[in-house]
Amino acid sequence: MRHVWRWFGPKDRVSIDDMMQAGVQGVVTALHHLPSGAVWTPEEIARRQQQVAVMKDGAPSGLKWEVVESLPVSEAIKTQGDDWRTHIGNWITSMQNLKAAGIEVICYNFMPVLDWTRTDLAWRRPNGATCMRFDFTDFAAFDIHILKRAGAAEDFPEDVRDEAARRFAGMDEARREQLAGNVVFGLPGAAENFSLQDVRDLLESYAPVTDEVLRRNFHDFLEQVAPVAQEIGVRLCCHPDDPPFGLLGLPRVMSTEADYAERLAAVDLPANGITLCSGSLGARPDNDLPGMMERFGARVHFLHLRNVRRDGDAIRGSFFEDEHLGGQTDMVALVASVLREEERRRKAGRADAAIPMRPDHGQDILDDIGRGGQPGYPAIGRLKGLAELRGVEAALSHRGSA
Ligand code: DNO
Repeated sequence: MRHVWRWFGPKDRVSIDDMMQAGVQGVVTALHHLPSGAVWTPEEIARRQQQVAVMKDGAPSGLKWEVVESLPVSEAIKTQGDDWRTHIGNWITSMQNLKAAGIEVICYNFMPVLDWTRTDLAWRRPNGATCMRFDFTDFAAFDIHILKRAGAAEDFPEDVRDEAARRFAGMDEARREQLAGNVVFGLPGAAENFSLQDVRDLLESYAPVTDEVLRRNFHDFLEQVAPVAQEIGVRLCCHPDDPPFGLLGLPRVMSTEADYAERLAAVDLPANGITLCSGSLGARPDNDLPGMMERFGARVHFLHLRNVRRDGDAIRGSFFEDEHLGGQTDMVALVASVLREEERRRKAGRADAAIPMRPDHGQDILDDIGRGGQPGYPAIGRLKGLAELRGVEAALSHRGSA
């Protein structure tokens, strides 16, 4: 695996120096300051590359921008609203500009309205660490009582609805605001920061977009971008829905193994690949991560390794972000499956035999607490995750091992 790490640019409190000391080999970043739909110009790309290349004292870092996460797919593309054709044209131009700058792996997602969603950004663990959590009942309280979405109540089982009403009644104003903020005001990496009213307006624009329409729009997008990617040597990788089940009555088309299979078959080119995110997919009990790696391996262009622990076995339910080796995904089996794929690639002479992997998210531990880093992206928590994953990799690939 190629050990890469996400960086949010100069405002990120976790620096390039921190990354180097953590043992990172390459950088994952994006031009977060540009609005979705806009062209990423050669100048803007070069500026970010220069920022990645230096340490605080100006010494060369030796690190390069290796993976883009994410090149945002605008709402216009997803709904085929005004400007969608221009936005796809811009997306292709950005992809060409990235390739010209030497960047070949581009992650994106096709989640309507909200990028990833959590209800708690600093949920306390018994040892004093904090982590992110998605609480289904709190989410219901938000949807029904804060956003007040029409039809929201019918979207939840009765027991969840009742408990959500009780919880909402017991929340003070500060917690209500915090919950709304956590859900809609944009987690790191999200293309936009929304207000509650923006969300209501966007939900309205999705009224005619069923799962089937979103799938069709997704395929229209792939049919235009993937052949160009193939021709110029760029590997596209779609990130799964996070969480991988329906929210806010919106369509969801990248949550399961069947979804992945359909999207890959829609444009059957190596460039049309996937991001295998064990954390997002692992929030559903019916996603078999090591098996998915085995079956889709050849088209996995990017790995996000992290672990979650679910409260129960419902498809739509609560979970928290556990330690990298601590959640319910069998991480050792998953890494073993990755190493088998890399070996197949090496034998086939593929240039992309080492798959970029980022230790995704991490718990806030030690000096992370109070550092004010990006939620989910602490320095020490991720360093620990990376170190554990490297340990698993080293043990599994040791020549003397079983
Ligand atoms: C959630 C996060 C997201 C993700 C983007 C990819 O799991 O990692 O920011 O990176 O949705 O497009």
